[in-house]
Amino acid sequence: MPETVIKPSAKTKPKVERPKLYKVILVNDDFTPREFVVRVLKAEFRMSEDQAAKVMMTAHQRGVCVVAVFTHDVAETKATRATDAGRAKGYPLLFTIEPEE
Ligand code: TYC
Repeated sequence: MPETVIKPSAKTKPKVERPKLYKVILVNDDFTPREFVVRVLKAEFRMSEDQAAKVMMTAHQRGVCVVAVFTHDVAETKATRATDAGRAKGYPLLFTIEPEE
């Protein structure tokens, strides 16, 4: 008697999509004190003094600097909180988010 071959009824598509990632970008301005930018980077992005100073100086010299990469929710929350920390002191400090390629 021939062997019974069971054909899979449906193809199981492996669905392991990665969440889209977003860069948090620090934007330079002429008014926010350097030390304040460093303080916000340390507090909101858990950076060391050295890392924060480097990121701050890169934005200061080039206009912008990528701070870190997160899922959309986290990137948006951190960028908003960091921007609000500047606003609370009357500074125009700005963090934006941008999709990662
Ligand atoms: N340019 C500011 C100053 O000279 C410092 C600064 C750096 C502000 C980076 C914002 O994203 C920034 N006081």
